[in-house]
Amino acid sequence: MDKRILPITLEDYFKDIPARATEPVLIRSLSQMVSLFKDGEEALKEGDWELYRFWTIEPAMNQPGEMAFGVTDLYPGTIGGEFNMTHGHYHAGPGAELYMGLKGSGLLLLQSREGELKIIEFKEGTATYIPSGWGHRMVNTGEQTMTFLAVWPTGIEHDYEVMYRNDFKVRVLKGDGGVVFEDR
Ligand code: PAN
Ligand code: ZN
Repeated sequence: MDKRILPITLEDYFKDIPARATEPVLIRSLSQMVSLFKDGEEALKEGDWELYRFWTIEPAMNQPGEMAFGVTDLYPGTIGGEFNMTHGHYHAGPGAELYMGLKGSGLLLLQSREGELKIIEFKEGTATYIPSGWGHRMVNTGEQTMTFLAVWPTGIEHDYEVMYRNDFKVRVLKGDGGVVFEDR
């Protein structure tokens, strides 16, 4: 194909994500999120494992009006019966976000600072707008790696600490018949 014609599908664009990333890949392991899982300590005794990794592309770092985006590979599996999930965070200050499903399936948890919870079914092709002020966490409830794209404004800060004071209201567990929600 003529080299002036650039790939346009998401799959093509993100096939080579490590080469496109502008920051080193970020890897999160169970040991870094152990207290977020109900039986995290117990599960860690069996050994540490990588829960997910994500790459960030920020072509115009912190410049007003610009965008940052990234791809996350969230692996399948359970930790003490709880489905694998991202740490979850709020954006400090204003800053909305767009999540788009590229592969796999799961649930996106959204929670406002006032405690309103929304659960969105996620799969390839799902696009969800996350309003400013809403915490977000992706849960992989499927059997394959879940890959999703996130787009957010440059210059925002990610608040992770809030999860240790005010976590999501539900845990997502694997029951006999599928997904089970447990109140936290
Ligand atoms: C995403 C997340 C990514 C990893 O790019 O940062 O999926 O999840 P945690 O940040 O919760 O570890 C995003 O929401 N950016 O704003
Ligand atoms: Zn975010």
